Amino acid sequence: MEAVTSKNLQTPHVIILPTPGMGHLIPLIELAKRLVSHHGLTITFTIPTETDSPSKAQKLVLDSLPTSIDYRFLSPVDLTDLPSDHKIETRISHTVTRSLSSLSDSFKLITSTRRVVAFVVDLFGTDGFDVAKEFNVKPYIFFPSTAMFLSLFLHLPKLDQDYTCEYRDVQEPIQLPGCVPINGVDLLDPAQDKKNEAYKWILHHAERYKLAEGIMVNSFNDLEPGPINALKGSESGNPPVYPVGPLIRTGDTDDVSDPSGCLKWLDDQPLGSVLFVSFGSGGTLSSEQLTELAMGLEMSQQRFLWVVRSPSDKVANATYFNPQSIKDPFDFLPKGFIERTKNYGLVVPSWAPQVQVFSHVATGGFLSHCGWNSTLESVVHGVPLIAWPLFAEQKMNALMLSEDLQVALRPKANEQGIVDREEISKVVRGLMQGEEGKRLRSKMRHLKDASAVVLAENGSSSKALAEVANKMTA
Ligand code: UPG
Repeated sequence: MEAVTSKNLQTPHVIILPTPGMGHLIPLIELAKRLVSHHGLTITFTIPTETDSPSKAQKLVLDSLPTSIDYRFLSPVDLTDLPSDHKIETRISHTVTRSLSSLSDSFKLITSTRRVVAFVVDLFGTDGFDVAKEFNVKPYIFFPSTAMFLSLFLHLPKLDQDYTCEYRDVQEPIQLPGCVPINGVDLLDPAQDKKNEAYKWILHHAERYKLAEGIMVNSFNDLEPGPINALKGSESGNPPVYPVGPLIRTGDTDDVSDPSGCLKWLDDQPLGSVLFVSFGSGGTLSSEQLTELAMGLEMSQQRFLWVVRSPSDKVANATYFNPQSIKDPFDFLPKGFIERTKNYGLVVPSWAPQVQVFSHVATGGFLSHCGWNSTLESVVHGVPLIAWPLFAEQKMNALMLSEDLQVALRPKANEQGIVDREEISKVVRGLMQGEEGKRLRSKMRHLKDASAVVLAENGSSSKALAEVANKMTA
């Protein structure tokens, strides 16, 4: 147990609970680093888990934490009783509720040696608030996605009352204050079936958002002026919203793990010539779609770096809880593909040092599932996208990127729901070679510049985070 020192008892300490998923852990770590380096706080991560040992991807990011940030895994939970067809939001939420007694033990331990001033959870962690309350610690939310998605969460209880049918059957687009209108079918995955337990969970969390002292959102004014202004306006009953983004990992660490040698490969490619293809930490394609993507990349004759995973014909997020493919993903590629494309393409299995890939001058485009961390990484490095949403809120993100911000091209699926090789080749060439690609690139450059300004000393996101830190320590 940690010693009770007067320094520990004076320094304000924050407990953070990341819910399962690299897309949640990574930005929360960036938030923690900033709270430590800019605002003098100390941090402990309490990590719910269902396994005895962390995944390879988790280990990579946790091993790079500065010593001022501590972490402990909560006792592993048993989820074997969940129905086999449950959705990820259900699994995530059960992992948290079944970790509460272990979280309470951790609070007891940490509060005995530390002055704990705040408890921060991400979008699915609101059940942890009950433990924080027991210990008299103020709860906050860090929302690791867009302000538009946050707006949907905050309006969900009302939308649920207004529309008794499924959202996909609503005739007119759903209009959230300050946001592009969204068709019901484009709302996040768990809102597509109100009878499914996953919908009940998101509604449950949405209703608890008002218990937070404040909500930090990983976005910034220039990226989402409409939704952010609406959220900061006089919305009745909502906690204050603080746009603190873009909080992303930086590529400046020396010990980069690059077992596939993709950074070295990039060194040999011309400036801005490579399309990076990756579906985040959890995205998977069907076998047929994987083949079409391979053939489309080959037809395009453009340079590419592709993080490939074994296909899943059941769900699009098969590796969400552990990004490592179990089978060799190369076995699923079309015969001879690697050989035929070896002069202009590199395929790496399961995981790549993504931020370093973006930081490399050879990277000029990004075919992405539109997970928000990946999107922000693309924005900060000024790289335009091909938007290929798979699950969660990614269709909403794709809509915003292609129609509102106009920094992404959106390939069209055929009647069977497959994006075929001709379409893939067309959009890839359009982004990497065409006039449209140039327009997108120039818009992205403006956003890149703006993203640096908001995080500078007097930038809007720095000020917003300072406001939260002051509130936490007051
Ligand atoms: N990453 C790597 N190497 C890889 C793949 C991913 O470093 O080979 C990193 C990537 O740089 C990013 C993170 O992993 O920082 C992935 O995050 P994200 O792009 O947001 O995707 P998901 O992991 O799919 O994120 C989940 C949801 C997504 C949501 C996000 C934040 O799927 O829809 O926007 O969480 O809530």
